[in-house]
Amino acid sequence: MNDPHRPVIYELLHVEKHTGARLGRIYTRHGVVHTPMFMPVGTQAAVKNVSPRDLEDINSQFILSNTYHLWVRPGDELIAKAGGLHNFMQWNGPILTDSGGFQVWSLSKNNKISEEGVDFKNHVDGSQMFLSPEVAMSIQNNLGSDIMMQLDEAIPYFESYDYVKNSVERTTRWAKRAKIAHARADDQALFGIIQGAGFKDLRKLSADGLIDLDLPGYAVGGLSVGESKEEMNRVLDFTVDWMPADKPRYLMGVAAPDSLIDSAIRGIDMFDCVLPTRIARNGSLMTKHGRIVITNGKYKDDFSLIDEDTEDYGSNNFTKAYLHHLFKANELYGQNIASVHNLRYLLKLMEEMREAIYHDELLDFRAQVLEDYG
Ligand code: PRF
Repeated sequence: MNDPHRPVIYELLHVEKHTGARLGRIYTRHGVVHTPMFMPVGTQAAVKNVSPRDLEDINSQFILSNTYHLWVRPGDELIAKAGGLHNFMQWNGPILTDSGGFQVWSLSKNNKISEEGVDFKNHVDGSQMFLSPEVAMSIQNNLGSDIMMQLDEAIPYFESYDYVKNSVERTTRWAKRAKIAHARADDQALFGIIQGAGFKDLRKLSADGLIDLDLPGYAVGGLSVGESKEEMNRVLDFTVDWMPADKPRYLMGVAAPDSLIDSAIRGIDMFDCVLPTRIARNGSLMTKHGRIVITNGKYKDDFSLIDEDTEDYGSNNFTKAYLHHLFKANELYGQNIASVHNLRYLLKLMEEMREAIYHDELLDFRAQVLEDYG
């Protein structure tokens, strides 16, 4: 499926019989991907401790990178000069870039938000910067990502109704400005981000305003930010129903195995999160039987393979005792083994989930994963 004017096309293949889970494909300028899918995060044009060749080996279909970080360093113009982000980092699969909205709030200091955009001091050299919907688009146009996110305001979950309403309305106005500022609509897809915290009518207001803009895809933002899992599911239950069925649906910042399944059940197609690579750096491994911490003394002389169920190179070649030693001795190779392992664990979970959707057995699959993972 190729259309010179549509950079991203979603094809729905099957809806699971007992749930709302969707098996589908997304066609991009850098290849076709199968959904539901998980995207490893490469914040600064690298997935931490993982090479593009590793990513290919473990069947990663997509990666995510960050507007905010690449703008601060090395600068989007330098990346444009390198031929765009794909060329710069030598990843030839599709790339999604987040807009910077979320990172400005979590990383920078002295944020000041106005109708125009966000004023802040960056976290690298403290210099004053200004991010607006237009600036976020111009940076992402320079990066050349396949999917770009609109600048949104990522708010704490438990803000007042009035604050959230104002914020949602502004985020919708920002989406309009982003669409107007988009210079490469033929080869980069702009996604809108539905906000509204836990307020049903504000989520609806947000969804309606963004859907009016007829964007090529939509994300649900502002979840997995400290609210309970039940609360996230409650919001997804109504929000996903309003999202267009012929476009990809992306839940931002989620990677817990049970949440991936529960959100896919509600009709989500795309996920990302730093969790697998972040916890890997502390020696936490995601396995079929739950998380293990490889630095634990009990692994000192455990000569069983790291994980027989997850077929990445490290897990099937090295022993737990070896990886334990690498972490204890601060040998950096250990971080590669653990990071690749956790990513493969999640990518495999998604592969199995797609298989379960195809066979209309997703609820059985969910029960099995929850029982095993604990
Ligand atoms: N907005 C943006 N990026 C995000 C989020 C959001 O709400 C989240 C929330 N889980 C993660 N990443 N722009």
